[in-house]
Amino acid sequence: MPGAKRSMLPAATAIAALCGGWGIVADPGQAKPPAPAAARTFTNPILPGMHPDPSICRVGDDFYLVTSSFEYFPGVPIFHSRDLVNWTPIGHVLTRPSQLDLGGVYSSGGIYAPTLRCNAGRFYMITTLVGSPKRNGDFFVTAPDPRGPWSDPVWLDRGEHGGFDPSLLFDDGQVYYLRDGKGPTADHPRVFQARIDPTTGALREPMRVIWEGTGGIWPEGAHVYRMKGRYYLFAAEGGTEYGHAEMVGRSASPYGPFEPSPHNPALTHRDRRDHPIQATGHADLVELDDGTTWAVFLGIRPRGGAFHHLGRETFLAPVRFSDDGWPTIGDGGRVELRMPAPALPAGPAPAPAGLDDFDGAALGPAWNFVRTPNPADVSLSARPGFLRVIGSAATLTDVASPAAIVRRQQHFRVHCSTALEFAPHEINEEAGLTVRASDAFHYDLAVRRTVSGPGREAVLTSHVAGVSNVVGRAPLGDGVVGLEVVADETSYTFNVAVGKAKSQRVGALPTRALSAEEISKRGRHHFTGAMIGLYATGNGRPSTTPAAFDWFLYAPDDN
Ligand code: 6LW
Repeated sequence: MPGAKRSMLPAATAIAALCGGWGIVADPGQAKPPAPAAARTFTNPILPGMHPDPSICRVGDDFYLVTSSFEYFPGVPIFHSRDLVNWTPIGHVLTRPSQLDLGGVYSSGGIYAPTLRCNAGRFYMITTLVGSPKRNGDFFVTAPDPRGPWSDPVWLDRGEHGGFDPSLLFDDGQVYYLRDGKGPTADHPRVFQARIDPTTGALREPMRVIWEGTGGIWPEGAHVYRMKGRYYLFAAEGGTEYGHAEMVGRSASPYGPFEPSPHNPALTHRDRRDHPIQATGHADLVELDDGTTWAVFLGIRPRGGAFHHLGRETFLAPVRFSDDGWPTIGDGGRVELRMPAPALPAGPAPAPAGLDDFDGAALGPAWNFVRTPNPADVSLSARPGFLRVIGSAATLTDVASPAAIVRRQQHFRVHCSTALEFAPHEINEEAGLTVRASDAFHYDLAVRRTVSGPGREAVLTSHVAGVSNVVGRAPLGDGVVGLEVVADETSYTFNVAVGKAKSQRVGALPTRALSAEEISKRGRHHFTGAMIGLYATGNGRPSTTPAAFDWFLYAPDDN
């Protein structure tokens, strides 16, 4: 009776049980012998798919990296690397509802721009919660081991300036907290800073302005470092779209004044509009023992024109200092899809994406819920070997926690498929495959009862800007249903098959309608990328029929 037991567990315990796999660690013993350093190159992005606002820290030979996670749960994916190029997911930082309540958070709200730091054997992750009807603002969590568990949040005073994009600098026994706060206009915040107590988060002095940018909109994502005998401030500017850039200032004091670099922007592709990488900015730095410095930062790869649907991704490039100590990223601010690798022994490559047969006790680290989940909706133990999903009243279009699991689309060309056992009794019940950009923008391939009788059909529905259109239907006989989405650079093709029958094409839909450019122009700024996953819903009423997914295959055709 594991299913009955699960539904009686307190919500937090049941979610923690289901999310156990987010703590998994890949076998680090499989490293291939390194190629000669001079010959080695790496491919950008180092973390494809939606991984914006990267932040990095180093402890000895180990690097750790976190990215934003928005309305998805668990929050703040964390990765480990030995070579800065190959990154293995080691879990998430925010895995418990007590750390992250995403109830009521709008799409592209939620967790923004985390900063990861390590000091005296303790890891700190500081971030902002945005768009919650309950509590918003900056908080940090700590852990002795980045694989967790992490502490409950320590909230910081929002003060009169509010703010977002927090960072920490540990220097000379002091902890400096910096963040964006109110500036002269809404799109011109300024960077404020104060020393804090690293246990309670209490400010030790009033926040004061340390950076107003160099004139562009949205100075943000600032970090201060002590390097080469000076304090360097790095901050994004120009907005996170095609005008994005990274600016640098330096000072003799962590409070500034920071003299802007004569080489600014230290990173931008705003004058390279034909380049495959766009919107570079929001960098964080790490220094190696060999004296080199590297930056991780976000960028996008548009397709079919100026449209990107995979989200903002994490890139890597070297930082070069001029003779008079001014840094630039890449080749004078320019970066490429293939670049010379850091002179580090090649680390193990992460396990390639592939088949998830749902045989484990917990979901793997690629999977996410849309907002903090209801634990009764999704179970791996109710029917061992299957992911059992019981549709709740919530749909994928509601600002709610639908019964769904989704993973990042990380490749332009990818086949995703699943085998579904689902015999809906009621006309409101559906289960299937979704490609989700947001509540208002998603494509769903659903199995439902036919309106006219007891049979089943597959229905492909496009939800764009909140408007739903059925774009294809296919009748289904009895048996296990295979559902498939085949993505290429500009379209998603949806297919269905029953048992051993030949698959039928139900329809195709454009990637462009799920791009940040298209979504942002119709409302709030869209910060996330396409997610592909499995769901069930009772469309306004709880379902009584469970959907059982036997496996999910993510099979990329490209990098
Ligand atoms: C983040 C801001 C940004 O807070 O996008 O690229 C916001 N920059 O710095 C959300 O990712």
